[in-house]
Amino acid sequence: TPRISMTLEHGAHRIGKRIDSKMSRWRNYGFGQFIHWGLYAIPGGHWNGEYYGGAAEWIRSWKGMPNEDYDNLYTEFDPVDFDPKAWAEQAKDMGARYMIITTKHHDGFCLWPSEFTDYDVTNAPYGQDIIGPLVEAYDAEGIDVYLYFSVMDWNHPGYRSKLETAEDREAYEGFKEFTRNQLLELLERYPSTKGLWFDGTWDAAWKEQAEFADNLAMEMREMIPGLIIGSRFRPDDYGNRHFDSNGDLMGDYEQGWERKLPDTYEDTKGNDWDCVMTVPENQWGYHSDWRGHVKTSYELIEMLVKSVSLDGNFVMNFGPNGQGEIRKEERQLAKEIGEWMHKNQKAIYDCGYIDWEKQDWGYYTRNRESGEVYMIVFNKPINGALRIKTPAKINLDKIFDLNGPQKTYRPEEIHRNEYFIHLDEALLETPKVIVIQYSEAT
Ligand code: FHN
Repeated sequence: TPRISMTLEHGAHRIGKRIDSKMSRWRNYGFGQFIHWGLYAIPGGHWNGEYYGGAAEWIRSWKGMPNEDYDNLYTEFDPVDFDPKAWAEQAKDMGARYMIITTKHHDGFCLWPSEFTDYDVTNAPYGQDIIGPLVEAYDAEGIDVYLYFSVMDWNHPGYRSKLETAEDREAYEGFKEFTRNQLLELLERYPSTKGLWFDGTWDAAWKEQAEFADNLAMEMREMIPGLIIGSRFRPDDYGNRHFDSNGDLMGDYEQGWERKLPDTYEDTKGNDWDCVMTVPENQWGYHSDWRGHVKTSYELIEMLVKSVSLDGNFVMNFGPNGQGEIRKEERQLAKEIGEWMHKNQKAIYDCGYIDWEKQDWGYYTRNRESGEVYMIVFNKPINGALRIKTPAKINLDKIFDLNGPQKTYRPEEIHRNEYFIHLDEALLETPKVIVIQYSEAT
């Protein structure tokens, strides 16, 4: 049936996925690292001896901390232990293929020397650019860098969440110009940037800026051809975000999966997408006292595998402390995930969705080039048999363990296009990868 769609000047400019090589590279990352770092790392979720239970990077919005105290934190920002090379090496060992760094979070403090505000690293005791050395260190490890940028800016005098008066509108024009200047400045300073990860774009004031945001996106893409921008940046003519008024995705991939994952391929609408995930329940910036559930490496690996099995990337967050150190819990997780990735990355990198019926033992992924299929097994059934159900006319040519002694499995046909393979191990100690080579019968 033909689509009935309304004419939008600033809606989606493309239907379906981007198919150029830069976007294929993005699609094939599988695994990324997010870093939330800024002034909020200094109080680390406490002020005047009191505990703040919200997300540490939001502490400024808490009545327990006067704004003025927060706004003066920059006079203490001196992360003497910051070692970009060590961060990049750790990310590499963990298996991350891209990294997203908060250049500016909602508080407005800039981790790069910005010509357009005094509220930046150069006016803090640290006095030096943070972003440049990070980009250099990650580039050197072959990890692509993306810049997180919050449009919402609690420090800029022209920032408004809504535009109610003529005065608001005038002030906001100044804020828009400032936003544009900062973004162009970032791309000019760090030309190896592969994309921008926008945030803080939910305000009513920003939702009125369809034309401005659209033009700015075009301008940025002219500066860095192929620049990747997700669905959180621009609203459409009617203020809709992510998906325009016709339901089409705006931007290069869907950015709606924050601390949650799709369950089925249908949930993803067949789009590219990323999932950004915290280690504790809801902490992005450094909080010295994590309470509640803290994810284990196997939970995070399962989320990574599930993301890739549904054609998405999984991005795990880190929140370094005020001295510039990555906390030991995160270092330990990075190590454990890295050990698994080291052996099993074949089932993650360059892999995506295959339309074989999902089974309870875990997830399938498929290498987009070779077509090889991977079973990533998290749950061993009591009878030890893993069910494989294929579409019609698929021959299972060879099934074998990715690791360990070259064990091959002979599929036992239990129905048409339905098989069991039998596991020997009593218990699975780590998520196990089994390779399936198949061909299509003619
Ligand atoms: O408010 C922020 C939050 O602090 C964090 O940066 C996350 C990361 O996706 N984004 C916002 C909430 O959507």
